[in-house]
Amino acid sequence: SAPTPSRRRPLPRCPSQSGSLESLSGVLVEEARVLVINTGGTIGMVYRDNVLAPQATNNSFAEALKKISIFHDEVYAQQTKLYDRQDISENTLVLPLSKKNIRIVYTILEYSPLLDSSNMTTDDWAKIVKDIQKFYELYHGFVILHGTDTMAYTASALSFMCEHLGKTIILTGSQVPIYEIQNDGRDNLLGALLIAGQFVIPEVCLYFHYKLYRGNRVTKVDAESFNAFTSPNLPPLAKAEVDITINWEAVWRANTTKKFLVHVNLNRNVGLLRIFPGITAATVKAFLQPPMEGIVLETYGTGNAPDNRLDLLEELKNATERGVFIINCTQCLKGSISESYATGKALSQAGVIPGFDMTPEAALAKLSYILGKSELDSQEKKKMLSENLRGEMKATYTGSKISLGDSKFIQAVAQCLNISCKEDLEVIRDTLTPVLACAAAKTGDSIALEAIREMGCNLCSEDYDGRTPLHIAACEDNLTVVEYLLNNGATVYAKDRYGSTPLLNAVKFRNFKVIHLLRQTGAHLSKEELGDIGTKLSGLAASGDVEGLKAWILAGVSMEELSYDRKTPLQVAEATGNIAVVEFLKQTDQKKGFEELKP
Ligand code: ASN
Repeated sequence: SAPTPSRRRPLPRCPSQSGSLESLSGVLVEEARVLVINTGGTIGMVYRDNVLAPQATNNSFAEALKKISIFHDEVYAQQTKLYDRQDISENTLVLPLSKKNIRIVYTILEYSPLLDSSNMTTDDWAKIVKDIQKFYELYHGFVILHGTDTMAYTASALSFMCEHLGKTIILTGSQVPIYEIQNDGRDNLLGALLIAGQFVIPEVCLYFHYKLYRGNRVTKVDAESFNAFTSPNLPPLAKAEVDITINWEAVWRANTTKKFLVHVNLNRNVGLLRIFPGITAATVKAFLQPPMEGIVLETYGTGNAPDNRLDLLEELKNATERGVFIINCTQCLKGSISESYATGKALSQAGVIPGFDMTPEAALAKLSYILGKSELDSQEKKKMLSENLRGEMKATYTGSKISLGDSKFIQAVAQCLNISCKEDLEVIRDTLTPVLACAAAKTGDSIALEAIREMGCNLCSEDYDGRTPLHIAACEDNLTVVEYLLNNGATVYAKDRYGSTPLLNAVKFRNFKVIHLLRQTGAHLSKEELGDIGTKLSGLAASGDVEGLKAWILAGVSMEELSYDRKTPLQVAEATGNIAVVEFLKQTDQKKGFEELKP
């Protein structure tokens, strides 16, 4: 049976993915919440009968971390009364202050039993994504502790199972238990926490040996080295060296106005078949028998299989005609399927779908995910299999990449400044484009935004005040631009230097349609933004401001919030005789509020 979380106090329910606290020195400290899901793996294993196995005692991992100063600052916890806070559950720890002046407060949700990842199945993947969904709004990011043996499979599967993901999910683990004197677990866990707590990278990632990778691009290549994983066809998304540097150009850009959801129904009738010289048609035939519904065919080089073996090709063709999906992936560690040889062409004629530069792990997970979508017909499934859904492959034979050299604007600026080297051009681009994008968002110039995007620029990059184009468009009530940005890389979780999200901006300017679209995309207000919300609501109620209240309700705020003198907005409206507010609040069903008030 699927493991269940063991915890004494339930995890928090109120929205509190981040907040700010006045530290004792009077300096404002930002806190970010991270949920760590411990599924098992070597990182927390101990020796029993001379072999490594997961620990049997509950929560011992959290207890052990509490004693390591880089993983927990007990002084801060005591000073800020961390354990007394309503929304903090047991097994919550806090890191020392980060270089970016952020306190990462993390809660460990430990599964029971803890598993060696070799024992994991698709049920365990479903459990993880369901937990992420359950706690999605409460945390800034998620870290999943996992064994290394099947981590590449889990990372690939989770990347597909998490649809419309807007937050950072990072899998990590280690080759040596964290309790050993020389181990890689501490650095891996610390790096993953720092990235998950401080950046919005809307992907399922894998962090190992100072590098963050896209989860569906990695494969385990070393059973003994600390440098156990590689991502052969995509550079790392980030490196943790003196500083953490994010390669924003490689980061997958959010492209949706839909809310995060998880798909847990995976098809198990899938498999991996590696061809080898002399493989018999009988082996292939046996492997493709029902109930098999989809296989990843691991071929030679750029996707080649013998084209002089008609018996083999016949078996593959029979299977695809029966409706079995076959994806072609290379046995080589690096490179892509291409139709450069007759031996490769024969396979596509047999109905085999090119998997381009996908890893076999990613291809298997993608098959299992798509074939689990029973609402799709086979044409739709085939179409999805050929598309790049989560950055798992570069779906093209020719490979066209926008380069800096293509950007006329940047070139013109560079010429004026007499610059020609790539690094200098990149500096100019990274400095200018966030400001230009914000200016275009202000004037509602979608054409300029598209041109900026085509230069290869990230539309979620921040200006000098931490403001993103989405913040600006949310203030301007420009629904078209908001929608464009959400579909082209903007994140609803961006915070400016004052801690405000685009949603708070839209509430402030009472831009109802924008609020609605942002909420639909999964936006929610942080604890910091909701600071003295009860008092704010009472102020609106006292001044008869129905529109103001409506904006907060649309943004998901409860009308049960109490003011400093412990009154609800309704009580204040009644006491001050604001009939319109009283009627509005009585008529509005808070639970249905979002739908009812839809502009
Ligand atoms: N067997 C372990 C696992 O996958 C290997 C590890 O974590 N390094 O759980």
